[in-house]
Amino acid sequence: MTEKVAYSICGMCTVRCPIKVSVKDGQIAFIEGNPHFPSMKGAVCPRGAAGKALINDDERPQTPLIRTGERGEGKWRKATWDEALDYVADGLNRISEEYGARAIALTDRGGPFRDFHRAFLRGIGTPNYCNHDSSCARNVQHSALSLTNMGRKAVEYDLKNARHVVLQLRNIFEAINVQEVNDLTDALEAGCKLTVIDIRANVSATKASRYMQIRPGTDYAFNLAVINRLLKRKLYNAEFVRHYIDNLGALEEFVRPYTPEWAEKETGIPATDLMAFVDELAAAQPSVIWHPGWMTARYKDSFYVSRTIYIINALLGSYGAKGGLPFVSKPGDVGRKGLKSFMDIYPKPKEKRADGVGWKYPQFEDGPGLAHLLYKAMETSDPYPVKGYIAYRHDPLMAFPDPDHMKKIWDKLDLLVSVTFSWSDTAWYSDVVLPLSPYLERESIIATKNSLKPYFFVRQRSVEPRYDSRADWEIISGLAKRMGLPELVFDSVEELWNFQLEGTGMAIEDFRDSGIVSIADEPIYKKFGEFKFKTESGKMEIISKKLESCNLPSLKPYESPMSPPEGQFRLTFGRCAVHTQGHTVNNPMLFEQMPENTLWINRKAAEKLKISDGEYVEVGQNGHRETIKTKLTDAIHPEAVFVIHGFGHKLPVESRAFGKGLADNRFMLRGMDVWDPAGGAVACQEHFVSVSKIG
Ligand SMILES: Nc1nc2c(c(=O)[nH]1)N[C@H]1C(S)=C(S)[C@@H](COP(=O)(O)OP(=O)(O)OC[C@H]3O[C@@H](n4cnc5c(=O)[nH]c(N)nc54)[C@H](O)[C@@H]3O)O[C@H]1N2
Ligand SMILES: Nc1nc2c(c(=O)[nH]1)N[C@H]1C(S)=C(S)[C@@H](COP(=O)(O)OP(=O)(O)OC[C@H]3O[C@@H](n4cnc5c(=O)[nH]c(N)nc54)[C@H](O)[C@@H]3O)O[C@H]1N2
Ligand code: SF4
Ligand SMILES: [Mo]
Repeated sequence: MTEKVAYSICGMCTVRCPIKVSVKDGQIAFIEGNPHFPSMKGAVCPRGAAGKALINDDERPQTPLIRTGERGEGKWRKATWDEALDYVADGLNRISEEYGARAIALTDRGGPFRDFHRAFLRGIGTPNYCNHDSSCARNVQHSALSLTNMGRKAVEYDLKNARHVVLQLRNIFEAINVQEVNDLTDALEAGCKLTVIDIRANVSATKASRYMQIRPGTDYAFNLAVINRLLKRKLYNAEFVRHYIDNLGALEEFVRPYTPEWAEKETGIPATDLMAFVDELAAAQPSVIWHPGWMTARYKDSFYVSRTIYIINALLGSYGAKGGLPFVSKPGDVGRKGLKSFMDIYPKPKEKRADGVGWKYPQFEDGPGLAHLLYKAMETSDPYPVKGYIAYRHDPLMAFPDPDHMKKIWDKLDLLVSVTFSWSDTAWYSDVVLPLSPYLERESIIATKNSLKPYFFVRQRSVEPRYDSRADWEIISGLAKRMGLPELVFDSVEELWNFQLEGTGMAIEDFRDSGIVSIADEPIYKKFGEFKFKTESGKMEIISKKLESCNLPSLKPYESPMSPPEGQFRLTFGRCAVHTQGHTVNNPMLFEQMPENTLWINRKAAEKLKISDGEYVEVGQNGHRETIKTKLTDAIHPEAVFVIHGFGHKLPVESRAFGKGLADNRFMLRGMDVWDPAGGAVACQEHFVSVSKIG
């Protein structure tokens, strides 16, 4: 019997927890949390435990495939890697010759392993890289930038040491990051208070010391009233405010009309509850974390909701504080050299981005762009044609509103390529499918974790690929070889890792025993007075020059969201602990735990429609209808219905997931056109549906 241990990185969701994989006779024996990370407590979440089921599943692309029928018809021919890579490289070269390299675009899932494929895009000369974030956390990122000129990841959530945590539009106990769950659990046991503000009682609410059910889409009203109260009663941290907040006067003036009593009418939350909550919060400062949200591509004012949250954290002095939002350190901050970057091999392309970010829309960060505006450019050829598209670990047909509209846009493409480890609607609609080895079967480039205690980490290959799939670096190297980019051609992963480690004083052997190399001995808390925000004044700037110069308000007056007409509901969505987005529904192990989603609907509202619990009902919008089983509950606001995102698969190659549950994004007609010019993200919860008995 042969036995080995591989320190690796989970790939079942974007959190990428550090794991330890035990392998016996070339098979996965056990997956656990990497013991070098105390906060993992040796655990992985249910999805992390299902990695073995993923690699053993034969219902995933097993060889490169080239389309032979119409797009989406499902007729393929198996190809060798040489054939498939030649096909893609020839297609991209042809597009480049006819329209210029800028006509090639790639979108991905974001995250720490992007340097290599982004370098490929620079190498071929296109500026058109986007990540998926305009369907996820872009509003949070832009709100952080608009106040501090620092991104959302410049601070950490020091949950373990917190004394009061507020979750609003954030469900830590189901939308899981293992270390966060463990840290918050420890804090709760040590007496930390947990407040949950949500439209429904989720699992986090069941652990909360205070749960407030809010009318969907009125969070901004609630938060403005919290600021009003903090300022009026002078409950804020005066020293922090004096030192670190610019233009408090404008804020004070702005929130004056937004009293707790006013907010009650909007949100349904009693003013007395809001005031009691604010008192509790103030008592716990500065060890307070009001989470700014994660999946905030929801409302047209979600950007402003996140802004108010960051402002409240600052008023309570939680920036930099232990148990609050301490600043992360980068390698440079601890006197270490960072990894050598592949992107630095090439200059940044001078072309304007097709999505308009950085020139038409100077208010947005240009690195990851805005994918929905890239699709708009594909549709209109404005500012120029985009004809070649690689969906790289991205399933926009599931992740963006209105997939039928998206398909029409993609029909204008000359080449559509999908790089993926599972089937997805996007892969099924592609011209070429390049099968990526699942995370347990591949290595990834070395990456940096900026944190209180920064480190470098690497994903090591646990087992050999079962099918004819490849690692990211092999796929990109293969394309680079065919497209005249010899700098990105590597014959072995060690060669590629050595490139990254050059000048750092480290060798790949240093990662072997734990998967990481720490570059600080202890967590580093930057102290009050020592740190500065990256704005001109060094303070959090309530009035953003950038926003104002784009004619966008820094302090936007509240607008009440429409209530749905009689018999209709606002369609809302979120996560559950056992699935990741749309790509685990067909995983044999996870499917068994939850084969379909249900429609949460308020009991009284359902009874008015004569709908009972567990009954299959029809959900409709503009003639589109799907059926789903109901879950009647008093624990959801009557204006909303709620589903777990990611269901409603219709691909014959996914026998388990096929036809189970409902796909929320098909009820967001023309939804890519509904987005916020200040925050940048699409607003997926600005849609109503009807619910009725079948027949
Ligand atoms: N198990 C699991 N974990 C995951 C993921 C996964 O797919 N599965 N995905 C990861 C990713 S990519 C992300 S972005 C994060 C997402 O993490 P979160 O954003 O925390 O997760 P969600 O469940 O999408 O949404 C959080 C809550 O918002 C609530 N909500 C909806 N509308 C409103 C409203 O108008 N007001 C208020 N106050 N609340 C509202 C929902 O009821 C839900 O409980 O999770 C990550 N972790
Ligand atoms: N209607 C609606 N739309 C949403 C959401 C919603 O709740 N409702 N959620 C939004 C959010 S928060 C996000 S983050 C996006 C997510 O949507 P996407 O960014 O598309 O991400 P995934 O569905 O996780 O993965 C996309 C594809 O990449 C493949 N894949 C290949 N390799 C990997 C890998 O190493 N890791 C992972 N994770 N996948 C890989 C997966 O099999 C899958 O087919 O969708 C957003 N869109
Ligand atoms: S949260 Fe779960 S699925 Fe996501 S990376 Fe961690 S263990 Fe894997
Ligand atoms: Mo996300």
